[in-house]
Amino acid sequence: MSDNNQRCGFVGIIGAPNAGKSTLVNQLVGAKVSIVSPKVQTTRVRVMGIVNHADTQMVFVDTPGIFAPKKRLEKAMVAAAWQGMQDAEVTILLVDVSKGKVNADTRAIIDRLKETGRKVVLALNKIDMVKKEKLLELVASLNSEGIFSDVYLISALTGDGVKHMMDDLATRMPAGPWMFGEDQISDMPMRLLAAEITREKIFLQLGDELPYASTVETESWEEFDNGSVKVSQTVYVMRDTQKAIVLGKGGTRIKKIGQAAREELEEILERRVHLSLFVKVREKWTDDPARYAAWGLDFNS
Ligand SMILES: Nc1nc2c(ncn2[C@@H]2O[C@H](COP(=O)(O)OP(=O)(O)OP(=O)(O)O)[C@@H](O)[C@H]2O)c(=O)[nH]1
Ligand SMILES: [Mg+2]
Repeated sequence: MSDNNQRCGFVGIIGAPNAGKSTLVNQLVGAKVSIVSPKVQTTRVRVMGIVNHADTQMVFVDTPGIFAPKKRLEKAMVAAAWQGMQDAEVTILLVDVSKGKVNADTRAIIDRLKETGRKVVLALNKIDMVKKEKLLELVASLNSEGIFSDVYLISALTGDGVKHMMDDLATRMPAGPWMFGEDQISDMPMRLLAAEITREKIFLQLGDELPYASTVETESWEEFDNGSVKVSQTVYVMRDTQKAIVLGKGGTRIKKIGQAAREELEEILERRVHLSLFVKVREKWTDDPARYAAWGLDFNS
């Protein structure tokens, strides 16, 4: 069915690591499409969250946090984040204001945006954690940067201010046919989302460098007549000592990770899931082009 009133466009969401970008995309979509953790650098690839708002389809592009990258994987992540801005009608710079000030990563993003001469939408996030006066001070100082077309005060976590921002953004989308089906909420294939969910549990359950030394891939996906699905995944780590930690004493840790991931997958898929996790040591997975190709990251960023 064609509808001449249709509008459709991309909204890129950029910001420092941990600003709350993925939380915001999930809040906008009203479902979990991108993984979230209290640790920095959780998101590694661009994830699209799709929202249909009356005649307007908005595609929100969650991106990895932007910081000064050193390693190859970090460079590819940051490149993917800036790319998320290139094709978007509107870009939102999301800033965590919970500490009452702008951090160095955000400062560097603002300076880079100034060089591009591009106007962006500023969204101050985590306002549930900061006093009004402090907030107004921050708005005034950021406004003086001269690169923001609009300012919104939001809490991605509670949803405060998010609907209002979305209503405004919808009016800025260009006329054009919808790009995604009416029921589609994300561009991420199920196998990849399933791997991301396991990776989130690793971020939530393991400390220190482990989340950064690991990656997860879905190896097989088998659907059965009784409606259940069997998913096998590999967790790659870089060293034997890391493998031992991920497994835990008598395999207790990997069991807990698998259980949390399975429960969430069952909720999303609305059916029974059998999830098997295997841990493999691959010292140089961050230098293996195949790992990057699986996620659509540019190996040579
Ligand atoms: N209090 C509060 N916490 C928030 C809010 N938005 C996000 N958070 C928390 O901030 C942390 C980081 O959230 P993410 O959504 O993973 O942040 P991100 O910007 O996607 O992070 P990266 O993917 O690592 O760049 C999580 O613990 C969230 O629960 C908010 O509005 N208020
Ligand atoms: Mg994220």
